Amino acid sequence: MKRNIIIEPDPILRKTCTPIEKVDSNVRKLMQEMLETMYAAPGIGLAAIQVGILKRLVVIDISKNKEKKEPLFLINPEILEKSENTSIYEEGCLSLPGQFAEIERPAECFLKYLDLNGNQKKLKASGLLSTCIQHEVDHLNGVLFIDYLSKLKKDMIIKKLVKHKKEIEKIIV
Ligand code: GNR
Ligand code: NI
Repeated sequence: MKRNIIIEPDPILRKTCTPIEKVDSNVRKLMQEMLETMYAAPGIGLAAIQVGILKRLVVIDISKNKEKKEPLFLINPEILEKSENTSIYEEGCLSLPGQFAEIERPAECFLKYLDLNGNQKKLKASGLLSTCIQHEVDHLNGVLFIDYLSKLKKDMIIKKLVKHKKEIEKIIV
């Protein structure tokens, strides 16, 4: 089942998510639904908070090839180390439709997480994957990429999104 993605501004997106205590079939089912929602959007990452569930769950797939999907399921991801060197990517966010900005972040990160079987895993990420992981872990802590922009740019984007949400309301009501 595809889920609805929450659009900024919404107080839910500013909450802090809580860790998963047990990786069970409910968690696995939810993550499959998150993956379906992400592919349909389409996007390369999705945190559970974006579909209104305040748990530390992330799905990612940065593969370009639509035939060969390479989903990554991150449960309770924790970044242990970040590199000194940085990289800049143009970021988008499914909760900020139509909005993009260049964001500088540590180029590499090293993280631990639980996989779908509840096994501890470690991963060293670089390039777009590293940026995407950091973007998703930010979501788990109520942080959006616009928080790294000047107040002026951030306010402009929020203003556009308020307008966008009012347009959507008109269509639905
Ligand atoms: O689809 C997405 N693209 C993207 C591009 C650059 C950096 C991060 C991302 S994640 C984003 C999907 C999303 O909102 N994940 O939370
Ligand atoms: Ni996002």
